Amino acid sequence: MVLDNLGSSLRGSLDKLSGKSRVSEEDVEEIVKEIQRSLLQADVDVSLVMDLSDSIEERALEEEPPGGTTARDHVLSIVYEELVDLVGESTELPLESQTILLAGLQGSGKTTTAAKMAWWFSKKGLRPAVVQTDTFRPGAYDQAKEMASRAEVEFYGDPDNDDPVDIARKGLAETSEADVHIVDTAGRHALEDDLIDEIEEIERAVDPDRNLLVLDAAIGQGAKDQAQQFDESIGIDGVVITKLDGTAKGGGALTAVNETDSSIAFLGSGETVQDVERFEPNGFISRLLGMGDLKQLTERVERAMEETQGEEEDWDPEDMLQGSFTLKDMRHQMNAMNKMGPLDQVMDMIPGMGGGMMDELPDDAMDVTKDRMRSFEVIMDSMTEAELENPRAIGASQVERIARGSGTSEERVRELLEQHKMMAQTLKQFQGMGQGGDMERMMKKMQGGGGGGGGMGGMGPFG
Ligand SMILES: Nc1nc2c(ncn2[C@@H]2O[C@H](COP(=O)(O)OP(=O)(O)OP(=O)(O)O)[C@@H](O)[C@H]2O)c(=O)[nH]1
Ligand SMILES: [Mg+2]
Repeated sequence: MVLDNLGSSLRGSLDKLSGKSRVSEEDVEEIVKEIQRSLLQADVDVSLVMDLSDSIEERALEEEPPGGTTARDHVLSIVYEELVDLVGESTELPLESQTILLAGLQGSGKTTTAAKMAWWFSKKGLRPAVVQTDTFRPGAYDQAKEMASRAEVEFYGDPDNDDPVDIARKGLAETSEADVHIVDTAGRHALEDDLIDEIEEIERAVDPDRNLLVLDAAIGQGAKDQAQQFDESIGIDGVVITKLDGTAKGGGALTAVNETDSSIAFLGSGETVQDVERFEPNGFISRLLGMGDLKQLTERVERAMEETQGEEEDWDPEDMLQGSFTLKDMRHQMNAMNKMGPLDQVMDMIPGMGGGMMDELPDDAMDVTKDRMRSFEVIMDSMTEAELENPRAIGASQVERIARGSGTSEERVRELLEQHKMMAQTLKQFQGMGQGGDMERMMKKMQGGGGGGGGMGGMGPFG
């Protein structure tokens, strides 16, 4: 992940500020060095790094911390703001009919991204179609078709046609009922004239609303030239950075974005169509700094909840929002958690849990979690309707009966009840936070919550 080490090293230096009400020049210097080191290691352009560290240094020393703010929070918020500024806004992407052209070098992830974006748009209620114009790489048609079917979206391609421009034109016509057209193009191993000519012709034929450049996070300083050339030929409106799940550093891509004055539209972090997220500067930086990304997390939770909805007829979200969190709600949440995707990705979004904490867990920790969830399911099946609705009223004799009925232990049943209580408390906290995503308040809340479980301590056993 980009700047992966920044979060932990920075937190280390920031922690030294704890308890101080003023920062000294040495403090700031140390923090700035830490930031420079991480950014340079991540392949971010030197001049960019210098600009950033200058402004952090200047602001940290000159600006008065607002009343009641500790030195640590003050510096943290400056670093946060400057980093958000560095990565820039997210590429504008209205949820409406549009044509998007994908460009990029060979293997950068265009075809995968086309399917991912189509999936993403379909989840937003639009009707996307992928048009595959790659006649260069053998197998491109099959790959794109397969990915589109996994994303459950329309697809057009023609393995017997070797004219990409003709395919593009026909593709748009054949899929005219779709709202969002995503046009995938061929890549070459380097920027060659024929690649540029081809993409220029396709762009004239499809007249896209946006051109997105797909960049592999592993690309280093070369990203800058690439971005500039594509920008000159077709104009780049935004960038998709792929393979952020790998060891790649992403700083080159970040630099390219900055150099061409474009912005980031999507981040790709895996090989399946769901491994995509819209770029959100605030969330992205919060995550980097180990502050968690509540907004992304909420989105995933909502999506998973929606998907789970149809499966449980007796579950009513209204009840949960009214403040009575029952075991049925908990079961629903557990199912939803299962659907949220790879737990380590989810964990990175939880405040206090990101920054490689998962790496420190023993490998079988996740299995224990799954086992535990399964046994919770079995236990709930042995409960009466009244018990599910009002778990607080479950007494010792009932615990005994439920344990026997489910073939588990009383201890397990109590664990489940304990878990339910924690989740109910967490939910209350969340309600207290409001829906607004007010970063400052959220940050305060997280810091108040201490380390370990952070603001979502109740989710502990799930991770
Ligand atoms: N781990 C990981 N792999 C990815 C990601 N995006 C793409 N890939 C993989 O990278 C390889 C190349 O991806 P493609 O989508 O085929 O790239 P492309 O730009 O279409 O390649 P060409 O059509 O040959 O130019 C494939 O094996 C993908 O599965 C990602 O976000 N994470
Ligand atoms: Mg491709």
